[in-house]
Amino acid sequence: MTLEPTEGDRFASALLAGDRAGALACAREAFACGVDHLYEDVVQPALVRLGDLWSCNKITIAEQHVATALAQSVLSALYPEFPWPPPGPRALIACVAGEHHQLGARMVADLLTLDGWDGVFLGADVADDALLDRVAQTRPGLVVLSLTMATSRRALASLVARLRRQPSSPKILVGGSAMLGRELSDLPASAGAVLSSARAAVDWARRWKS
Ligand code: B12
Repeated sequence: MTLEPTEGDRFASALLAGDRAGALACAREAFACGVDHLYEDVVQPALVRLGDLWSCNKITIAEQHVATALAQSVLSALYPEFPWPPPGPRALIACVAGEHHQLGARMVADLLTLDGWDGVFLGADVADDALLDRVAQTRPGLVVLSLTMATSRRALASLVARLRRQPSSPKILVGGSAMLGRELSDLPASAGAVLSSARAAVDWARRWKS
């Protein structure tokens, strides 16, 4: 018995072949079922597949770079078609210092924005002081931190503690693959949460959106 390739498999194959038109067609087809479907059921598994191929030496790091860049370019091409609502309360989304994996954080930023937040994505490798300055200046209701590398967890507790001391008391949400199965034991549910998926981020944040 042969299994049909999933949408994620097809997207990954198009990325690896450098087939921009094929990748865009695949992404557009998935987008018809929602941006969350495109992101979490197609792009995310496709990139995990690329990582698996790299870690067992089936593709080079250069091929992985090219495929990731193509994925980002395809998503950007669809941006004008996303149903962006008017911006609501502000949310800051950042990858913590040293963290260069930014695609997942950008997905969280986009899905929050599509759910009515004014999502401001600060990008990869945001230094703690830069993030805290931005929080002090713009007083977001929500601060989202994304971590992929296990090493990114090292300085997390001190950053969360500093964020908690901000006079604007933003809600704090921490997630990304480095946080799978983890908890911040000192993070009370009333102040924030640790979650793994972008969809879960949107659901959790909804209660603070007023
Ligand atoms: C692309 C990629 C890169 C690119 C990133 C480019 C970019 N612009 O983002 C580059 C080339 C920079 C890179 C570099 C490295 N990488 Co890399 N990379 C990947 C790869 C293939 C895909 C990552 C990705 O985009 N995934 C897709 C996104 C959508 O998924 P995601 O990030 O998990 O996000 C989802 C959820 O986690 C969630 N989410 C994300 N953030 C948040 C936040 C909150 C609050 C919530 C609720 C949810 C949430 O929502 C997203 C949607 O579902 C992974 C493979 C993998 N298994 O993920 C390896 C991987 C992450 N990389 C790895 C490694 C080892 C490295 C390097 C050390 C390699 C090296 N020697 O250079 C460096 C480290 C760089 C650094 N300091 O950060 C390892 C990490 C091992 C570990 N767990 O510690 C992986 C797993 C590869 C592997 N199989 O070993 N990488």
